[in-house]
Amino acid sequence: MPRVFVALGANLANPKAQLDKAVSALSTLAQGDSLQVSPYYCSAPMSDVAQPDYLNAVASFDTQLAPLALLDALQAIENTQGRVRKARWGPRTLDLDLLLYGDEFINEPRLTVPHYGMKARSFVLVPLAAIAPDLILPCKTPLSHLINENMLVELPLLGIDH
Ligand code: PH2
Ligand code: MG
Ligand code: MG
Repeated sequence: MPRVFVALGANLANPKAQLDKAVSALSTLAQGDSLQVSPYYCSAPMSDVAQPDYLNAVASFDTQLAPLALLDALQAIENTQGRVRKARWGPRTLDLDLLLYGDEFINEPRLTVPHYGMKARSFVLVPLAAIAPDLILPCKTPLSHLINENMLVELPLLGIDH
């Protein structure tokens, strides 16, 4: 059964409550008790649009869902939590991005895995490393090679216990 990694982000309507609710929804997709969740991190928005800071995290779990079925399930959770798709990179109540689906490369109209931006985003890499420090990406790059001191400084590591 593949292990999957999902990035969580929220910057509207009580972001901590949004992530807590999303984590509980993700637990229903996870096989057994396989769900792992990183601490929550506060991050400055990566955007040209002025908007509140984000709370970001990464979750990982084993699942029997096929990639597109998993994408549907993630989008259903986003929609349940009031996600309105307006501006690209605009503020949102909840964003769930499928980062990795096992070691697979997926290129479909609705789904690109690994997530195209993950290797450059500290708000993804740092939480990912918190739960999978020894992860090797499908492209064979060790995650640890992508993380640098700058990122750790740039991302105010307000790791919040949850
Ligand atoms: N998500 C975006 C755009 N910008 N910035 C931060 N800090 N965190 C995010 O999750 C994020 C973002 C698009 O999904
Ligand atoms: Mg996103
Ligand atoms: Mg998204």
